[in-house]
Amino acid sequence: MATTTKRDTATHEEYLQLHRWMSMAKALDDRMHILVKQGRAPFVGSSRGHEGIQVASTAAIGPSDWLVPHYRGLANAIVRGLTMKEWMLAVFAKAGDPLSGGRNIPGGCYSYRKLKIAPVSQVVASWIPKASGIAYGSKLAADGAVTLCTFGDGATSQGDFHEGVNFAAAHKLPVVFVCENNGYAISVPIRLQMSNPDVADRARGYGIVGVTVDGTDVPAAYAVCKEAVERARRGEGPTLIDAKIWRINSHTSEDNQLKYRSKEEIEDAAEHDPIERFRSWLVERGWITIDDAARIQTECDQEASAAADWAEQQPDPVAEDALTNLFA
Ligand SMILES: Cc1ncc(C[n+]2csc(CCOP(=O)(O)OP(=O)(O)O)c2C)c(N)n1
Repeated sequence: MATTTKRDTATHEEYLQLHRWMSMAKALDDRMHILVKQGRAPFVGSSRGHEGIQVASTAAIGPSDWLVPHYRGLANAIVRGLTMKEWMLAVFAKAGDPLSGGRNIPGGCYSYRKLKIAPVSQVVASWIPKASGIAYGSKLAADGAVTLCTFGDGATSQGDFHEGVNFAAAHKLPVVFVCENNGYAISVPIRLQMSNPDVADRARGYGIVGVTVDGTDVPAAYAVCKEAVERARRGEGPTLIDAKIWRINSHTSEDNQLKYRSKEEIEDAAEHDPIERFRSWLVERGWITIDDAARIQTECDQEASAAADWAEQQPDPVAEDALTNLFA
């Protein structure tokens, strides 16, 4: 297990692109909270606090690679090319929703063939063996693709995590496992889930590389993910990355974190906002000004609001389609 603080893997332009993607994700997240409060959208599973590791990991793979994200992976999907309008079609469960045709809750499924995002179920961790299966397929086909698989710390307490990682390790599969470790599985804190909170330590048991990284530190997270993708591409097998992050909001809009987290802890989580941290880093380097960052966020907020207004007016699915593509 190694801890890393490596930086400067990307160019100035690439870092600015990562910043824009994070601003887009925040804009959509904030807009969804408003829509839920207004009774216009049903639900939000917030990705606030996760954006740094999500853009870092997804930017590290290429267009022919696969993404197998967890339900909180909005910024992952944005990096792959999901547009704000497409996301809002999913939020309003419209007929044109490219992710599930209006059949799933927002974030319940990011399945998108065009963007090479694999369909996953909301059964926590069930997508980890699937990611290994996709990577096994890539190995057999020798197509050079790497699979990026993301999940939370709670998912690592499931048997599927062990089966998926063990299989990938045994077969030296081209897959990168990223644990977005926010320290909670809904209301269950990590100390009640595992006696060693460093998920990357388990890599040793599988005979693979494990790395712990501060997932709110975008340049460091990007460097680690890039290295892991290159390792997979060279045929050297999987990497297990433990990205430490803070969950800023409640688990979902159905949850109230004040019931199990102190006010002080929630305030502390908000202080670990990866977007703010990355902005400060870009400002220190002179690559962006505080005004630029504010302008970009305002542009993204306006685009998210317009996308929501547009999507709400789009046609609903027709009743006759309700069972199409459903197996049971
Ligand atoms: C097998 C299974 N058990 C329980 C649930 C209910 N559930 C949905 S999300 C979640 C928490 C998962 O936590 P974690 O993996 O840490 O991800 P996070 O939501 O914190 O990002 C649980 C228990 C589920 N969907 N599937």
